[in-house]
Amino acid sequence: MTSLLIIAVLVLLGIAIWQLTKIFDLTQLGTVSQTENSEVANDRDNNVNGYLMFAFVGFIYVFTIYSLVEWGHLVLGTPASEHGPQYDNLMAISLILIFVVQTITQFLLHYFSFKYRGKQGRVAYYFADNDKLEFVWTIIPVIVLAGLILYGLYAWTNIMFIDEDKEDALYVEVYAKQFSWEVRYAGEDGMLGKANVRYIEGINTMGVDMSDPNSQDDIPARELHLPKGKKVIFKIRSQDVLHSAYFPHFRAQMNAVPGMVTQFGFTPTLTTEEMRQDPGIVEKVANINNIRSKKSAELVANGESPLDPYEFDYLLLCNKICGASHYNMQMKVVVDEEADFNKWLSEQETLGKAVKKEKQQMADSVEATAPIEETTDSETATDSTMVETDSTMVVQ
Ligand SMILES: [Cu+2]
Repeated sequence: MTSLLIIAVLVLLGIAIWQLTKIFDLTQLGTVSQTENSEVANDRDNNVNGYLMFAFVGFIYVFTIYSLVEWGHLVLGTPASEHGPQYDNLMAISLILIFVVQTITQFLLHYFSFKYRGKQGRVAYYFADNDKLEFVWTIIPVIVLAGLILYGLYAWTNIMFIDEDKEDALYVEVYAKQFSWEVRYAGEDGMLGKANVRYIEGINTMGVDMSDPNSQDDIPARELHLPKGKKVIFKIRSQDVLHSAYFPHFRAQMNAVPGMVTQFGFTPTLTTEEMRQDPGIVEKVANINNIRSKKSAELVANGESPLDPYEFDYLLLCNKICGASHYNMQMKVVVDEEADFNKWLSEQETLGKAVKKEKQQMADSVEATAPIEETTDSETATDSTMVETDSTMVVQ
């Protein structure tokens, strides 16, 4: 890495010196005769640059068409949330507008550069101003951009607005940490218990405040299950650094910021099973499995075990580069019919029970290994001071 940097610095230094000598040559203009000076463009140079301008706009067009054909199928496909189509619509309108405007303006820019390229004896036409023309090229972008921004704002408030009093929603906490996700369901009371990183202890890995009555029925999980057709409100927290909770298929993303709770709400509209039937997904899965089977044949030939076939699953990904294993920070998301979801949730253990169980187990093991003699007074004293300075306790 260091040697790479040194090489880069040396190359840049070389370029700088070369440019400086060119500037020095330019300052010598007039002291040598014009014909000898290669720094002044002649008609041949102007022609070359004029045609290169044309070639460049051709390159832009060809590359744009190639990108659309080659990578166009890599877009996200069918949205799986209620607000998804609206989001996709905004994206499509913006892209089409940009595409049309850039195609026309780039052509004009390069065509005029070519047409009016330098020529010996040609003098530039002096053109002061034209109010009408300036008005037209100002007002058209203003109207188009204002329309786009207003529509964007409308879509944004529609997607982001959550009326917590009216909504019959499912509350789920999404907890980010290097490099995994954890989730917690609000339980029967529909309220998430308070939490703070200082309460993290043993099985309570999300730092839930167990003295809060709302915490007892909260349900932690290692897999995110969601009911189809019901609004889910995510309360997002981070334990360490900035992460971002990204649900590409649901068109949702929100930063996970240490020290604060952010939120995002959406309603899933397609179960995992339904999404697996989607033609776009079927094609993608077939393509991945095709690659995998080729790779497996290679592995088997080398005496290794083959790869498992891939099956589509929704994912929660981290979309902020948060450290070395960021690329692998993901969680499986399962969307079920509401009845199946409720059944799954009822089978999960509440945090209250899990913590109680852990305490019981610890007490049992302490009893089993405890020495028969009673502890001396001095030992008890040190124990109590240790509890007082325990950094996992929160001072009220
Ligand atoms: Cu992350």
